[in-house]
Amino acid sequence: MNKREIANLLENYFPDNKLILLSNRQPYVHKATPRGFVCEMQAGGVAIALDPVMKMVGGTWIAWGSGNLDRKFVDQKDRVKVPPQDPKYTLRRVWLTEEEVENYYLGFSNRSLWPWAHNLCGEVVFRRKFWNFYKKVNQHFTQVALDEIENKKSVIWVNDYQLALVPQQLREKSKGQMIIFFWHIPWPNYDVFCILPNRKEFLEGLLGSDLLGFHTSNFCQNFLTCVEKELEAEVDFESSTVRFKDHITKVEAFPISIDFEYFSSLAGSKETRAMLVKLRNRFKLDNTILGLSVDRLDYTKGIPEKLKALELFFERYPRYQGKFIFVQIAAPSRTKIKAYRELREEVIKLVNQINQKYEKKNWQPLVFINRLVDHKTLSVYYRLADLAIISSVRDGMNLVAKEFIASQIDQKGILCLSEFAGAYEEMEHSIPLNPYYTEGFADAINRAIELPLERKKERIKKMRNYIKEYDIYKWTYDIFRSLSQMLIPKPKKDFDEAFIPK
Ligand code: GDG
Repeated sequence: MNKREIANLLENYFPDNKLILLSNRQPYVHKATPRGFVCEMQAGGVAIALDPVMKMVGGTWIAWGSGNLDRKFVDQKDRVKVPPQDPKYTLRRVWLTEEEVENYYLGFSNRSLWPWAHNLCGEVVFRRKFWNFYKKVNQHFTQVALDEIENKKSVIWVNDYQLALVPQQLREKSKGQMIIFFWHIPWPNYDVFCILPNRKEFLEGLLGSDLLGFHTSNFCQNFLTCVEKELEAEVDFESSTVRFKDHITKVEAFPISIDFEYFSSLAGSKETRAMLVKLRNRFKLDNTILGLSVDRLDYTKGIPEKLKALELFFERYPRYQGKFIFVQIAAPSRTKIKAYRELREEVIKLVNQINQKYEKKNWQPLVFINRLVDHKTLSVYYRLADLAIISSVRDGMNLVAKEFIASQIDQKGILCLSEFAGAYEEMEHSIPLNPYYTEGFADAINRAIELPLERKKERIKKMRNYIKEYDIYKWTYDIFRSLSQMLIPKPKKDFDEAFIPK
């Protein structure tokens, strides 16, 4: 996607508008480490996906200042220019108290909404205190956004499930702003939706936006059905719009993507090539196949399910014992939540168990890297892997699938992808897997490995071409284009004509 086209679109339709982006997670964190202070990006799809967008468009990104040195690097208005080495936009940090983090973030966001949206009802915890803090912190973000707007016309782009009430709060306090909301995780079906105690208020919060984006049309349909059944709103499935209290929200699918050129050229860089040799030697890859997974250590990513499938794979296909190594990179995530600590223990136990069972002289089947790995190293693994496994039990999109494909410049690898990841809708040339069905999963790994090289090349080439076209810039363009279409004057009375079709 040509970045100039996005700039033109913005200049034509939103010439005097300031772009304000909100998310819970910030793109850059300042923190103290034993090596001194660092400013780093964390593992997490939203920040990683939106940073290139903000670098291109400019504006202000409002997010929680979660790093232990974040306060030291901001000005009096809590702002800092980022990225630090080549500033392109402003990061405005929002401060949260310990009690707010406990209840809004670890509580309602990550113990209520996260498992709820991923259909994992057994993990869900609802507490009134979580909800009250959620509302309070959303209000706090809204206030900071209003402060940034300074009564100017703005496009406000709110991100993800932690900030669902912000669109409505903003609309009540400031008229005439264009509000986009992007929901980055799955939206559950109506039966699961109904377990959310404050579900009406929650929906009303989101319906404050003008444009509401999800990754897939399935999530859009789920959302529209929930609104239709829950609120006294006019829902038009054909135009995918909702009229609620005289405000119209367009609901649309925009499958998120990655910066293809960045990942592709990083994989081909001199530095990557030098590191490739080292890793090749370390894993003795001349006669060994390398399997790879990169995940936040999260129970939605299906890591134990994958390990069990790998155990069965070695049992069913013993010819791969001594010939296949699997590397699991698992960046620590939400470690203050018990379910995440328990998951880590379960994963370590399984890895040890499988390694003990199959280990031979000079060969260990599984390598578990439980830390945040820098992007350059990640790129080397992506390029080197013969097989990437994405085994999410449920996932909004899954960017790792796309990063792996973009980094496969030698076009020799293959992607095994869960049918329950949003990415599955687009990656039709991957090998599908069902993480709940261990035998089928083990067979899918075998099928992927045994696919002739020519067939692998054909598949990966098609997927590379697709992601090259539908990259993160095309995603951004599509969102702004959809928003711009709403600016075309529309007849007030006739709801059916309210939106100009694409
Ligand atoms: C949500 C949705 C949706 C991982 N480990 C390391 C590392 N990562 C990076 C990956 C990738 C990102 O983190 C993870 O992306 P996912 O898409 O798997 O996402 P979630 O964090 O669950 O994000 C998801 C996404 O939002 C975007 O809408 O796709 O469905 O759940 O970029 O590369 N990065 C580094 N070291 C690591 O060890 N540097």
